[in-house]
Amino acid sequence: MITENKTITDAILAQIQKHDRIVLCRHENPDGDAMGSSLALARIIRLTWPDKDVRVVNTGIVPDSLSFLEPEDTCDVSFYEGALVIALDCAVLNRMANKDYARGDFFIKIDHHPNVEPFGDLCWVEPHRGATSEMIADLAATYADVLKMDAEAALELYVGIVTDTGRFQFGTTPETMRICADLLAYGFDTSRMFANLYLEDYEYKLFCAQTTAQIQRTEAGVAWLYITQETQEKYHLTHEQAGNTVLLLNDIKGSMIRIVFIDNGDGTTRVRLRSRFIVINTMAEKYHGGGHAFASGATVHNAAEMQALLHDADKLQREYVLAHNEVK
Ligand SMILES: [Mn+2]
Repeated sequence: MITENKTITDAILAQIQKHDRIVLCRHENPDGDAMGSSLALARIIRLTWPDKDVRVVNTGIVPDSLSFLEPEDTCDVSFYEGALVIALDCAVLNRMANKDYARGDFFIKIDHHPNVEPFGDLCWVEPHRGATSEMIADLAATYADVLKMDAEAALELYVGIVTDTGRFQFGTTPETMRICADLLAYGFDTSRMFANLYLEDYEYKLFCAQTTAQIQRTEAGVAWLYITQETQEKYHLTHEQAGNTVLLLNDIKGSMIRIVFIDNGDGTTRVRLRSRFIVINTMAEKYHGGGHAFASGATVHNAAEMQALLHDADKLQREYVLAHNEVK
């Protein structure tokens, strides 16, 4: 285990052992890591202690690309009495997809985002990790004499790591690869996994082609797109698909910062920010958001705020270009 937090993980394990009812939750609008880490931890606990009642409880819709994973559970509020609640991959409480998280007896945070909002009776946060799923895989390996794993749990953790690292482009350490090697040894079907995660509908491909033609760039080279409500309706875009348009901007030379504005239809605009080399989460925080150094989210409330954000991004990229000879 590369964690320096063995005292905390010992305490987490003790809490899991102690509680008969456990609720696992994650952030809203789930991605592969939020789903993978929570489903896998639930599975590991059930395999290890079949008598414990473990539920993965969240509200909201699971995206199609993740519907091949195990289904989540439900429970009524009485379930929380005396229960342990564990939040996975959720940096801040207002993004929790389970609004009943505070009803339990004991509350634990497990996450790999910068710890801008420590919460819970126990808080295990390691921002150097590529994914929360990597932390759970490491937990299972470290306590292998106690915790049981199987191929399905390994698949769920692998999904979390593959998706959060952008297929091993970001946040991938030697430890990430060692952990993944151990997960692959369980022998799950990676072809089926990749087909579920990354194949796209024909209609969405057409949307991508037309949207690519609308990419704009600021003076310093920041690439950006604005996705209107009409476009989202015309192409029946899911929340996830609309957000993924930021990927269309990924591979443009000289556009280190990429931004997609997505009209929420309620006067606010969701912003997804990506970057190579330039730290952008401080800028995201200025616009009601935050996140990782090179992948953040924000919200703007009017055209002026959108222009201000673009201006700030342009300035950041300009400063970077001036300080570096090689621009990629
Ligand atoms: Mn994550």
